[in-house]
Amino acid sequence: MDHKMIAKQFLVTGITMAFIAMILSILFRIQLAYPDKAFPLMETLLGRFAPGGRLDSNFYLSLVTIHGTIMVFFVLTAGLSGTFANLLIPLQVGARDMASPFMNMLSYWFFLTASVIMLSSFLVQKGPASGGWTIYPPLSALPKAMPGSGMGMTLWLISMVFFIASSLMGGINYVSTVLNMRTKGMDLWKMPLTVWALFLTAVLGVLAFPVLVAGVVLLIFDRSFGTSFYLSEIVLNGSQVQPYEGGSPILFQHLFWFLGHPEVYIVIMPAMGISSEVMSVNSRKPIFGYHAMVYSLIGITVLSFIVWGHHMFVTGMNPFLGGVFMITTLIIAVPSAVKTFNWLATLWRGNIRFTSAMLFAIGMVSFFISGGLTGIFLGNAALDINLHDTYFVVAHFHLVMGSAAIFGMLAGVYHWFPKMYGRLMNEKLGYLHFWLTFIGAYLVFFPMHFMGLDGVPRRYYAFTEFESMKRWLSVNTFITWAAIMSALAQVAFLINFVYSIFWGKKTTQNPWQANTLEWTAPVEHFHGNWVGEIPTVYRWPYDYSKPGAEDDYIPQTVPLSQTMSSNLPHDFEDNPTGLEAHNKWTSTQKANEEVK
Ligand code: HEM
Ligand SMILES: [Cu+2]
Repeated sequence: MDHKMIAKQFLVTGITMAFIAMILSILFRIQLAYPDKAFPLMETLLGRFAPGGRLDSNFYLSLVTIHGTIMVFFVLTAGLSGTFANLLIPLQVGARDMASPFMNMLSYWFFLTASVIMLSSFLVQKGPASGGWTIYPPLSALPKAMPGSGMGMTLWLISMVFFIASSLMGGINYVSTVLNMRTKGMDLWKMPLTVWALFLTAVLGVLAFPVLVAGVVLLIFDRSFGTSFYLSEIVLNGSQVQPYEGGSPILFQHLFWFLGHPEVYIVIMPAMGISSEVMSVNSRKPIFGYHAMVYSLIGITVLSFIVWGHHMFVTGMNPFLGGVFMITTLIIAVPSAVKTFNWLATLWRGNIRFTSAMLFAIGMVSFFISGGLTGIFLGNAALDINLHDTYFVVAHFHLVMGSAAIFGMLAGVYHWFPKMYGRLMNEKLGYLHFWLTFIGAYLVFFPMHFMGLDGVPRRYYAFTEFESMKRWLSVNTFITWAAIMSALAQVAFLINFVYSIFWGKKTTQNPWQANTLEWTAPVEHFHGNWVGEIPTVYRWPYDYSKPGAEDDYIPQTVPLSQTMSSNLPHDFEDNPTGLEAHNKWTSTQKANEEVK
């Protein structure tokens, strides 16, 4: 039940799910690259899903669906937040465990159950759900709509109910731990940005996920009990199917995206927090604009609830409403730009150590910029009408969500691996992993922008069926090979990860010379984190390279008075002891000068 153990469970499960989802994507990429070729091996491996060595077209859609679902929810939501919120929140705020360790443990077991149910849908007769990760009706609401609308979809829905229960239990725990269990001196403005990010992510999740549960429950009613929340005037073989009357698939889209858009920030905010921390530690500089970083996270949290309509510009919404969503969407670019600017300013003239973690953190910023810029195009309703459901959107979200968030997660794994396993990962393999993945991701996703601009739609089985799209075949083949290269690079990571757990170099207590509390806890793990009293916090977490200080880092536990020569005015706000010490110090200083 110890939070550090639960963090590792989330991490290992998340990595396993990521590899499964990656293999699925390689399968459907092979189909896109070689639409007319038969691979007998495929039939051997997949049986009825690849008759004659070619992927079945319905199964192709299932692969796309399950790939997206696993990556978004199981890897980047549970794997990312579950790992780092569990590991870091108690350790960085100075608590012995989560507010409710028991509920925390349940949250992991619900996640594992959800994962097993989702994967078990590969075993049912007609294959897994195939309505896309957004499961729009009618494909999700009419069990007979297509093979993947049947049992596979039922399992998808059950799995998501477990998943959401898990997220809520986790989220409530993270919120209450941050609010109630901080150690002495750890006021909100002394929390590391990782804790801020994980905290606000949890708030987002707790407010948004219940809406998806509601949507899913109504969907189950439509499927099983003949209600028609989402269905209307369904015609089969020329005659209308009763009793579906008066519902609207658009209602589902509203409910889905009311979660769905915050969800993309649930995915990216932990990666932002991790990168901020890693970049400050490894450029040996205070994070630039700490307060602005926090306020922009809060801004994103609030704004992300009022932009969901930008996923629905083409549903025929009133142009006035489209305009409203367009404006709120583009306003989100402001806090995003603030963060980007602050990261770059943190790097600026830093004394940079290029650890693997640092490379991944910088990579995260790179992907966030290149993927975020296309968001500005998509956010314009008039442009989005052309780009919607094309490969342009696929390129956008894979850069900003797929790549940036994964890179943030990997930065966290390399950086906190010593904290989790008491050993260091191999840096050389880390570099190899970084460069191959970084280059690979751009090779895969950059060309997709041009396909999208040319109108190539997403989720199609074989583009060669269309005369105008045939010319993209060579690009598709190129992308597939780039994807295979990136996938192989992940094997380097896996080897490094498993090897280092058992045989990696033993770590010292604070291998990166960082200031935050987790590095004051002993390397050996035990329940309760610290022997004796929990350390008291005196300063913010980013006192790196302070002019006048002896070392280039001053841990949060160092009392202010010991390093008075380098205390910032910021350190005294609302801190009477600090202020007192400061006054004493200035008067001695004055006395000294007078003696001189
Ligand atoms: C400046 C910030 C951003 C803007 C203005 C923006 C805008 C948009 C718009 C308008 C769409 C809908 C396109 C369409 O379906 O036609 C979209 C799709 C998407 N965006 Fe963003 N975005 C931004 C940042 C992000 C971030 C930070 C993430 C993830 C971490 C993200 C993930 C996604 C995803 C997953 C989709 C596709 C959903 C789907 O249809 O499957 N976006 N974005
Ligand atoms: Cu959105």
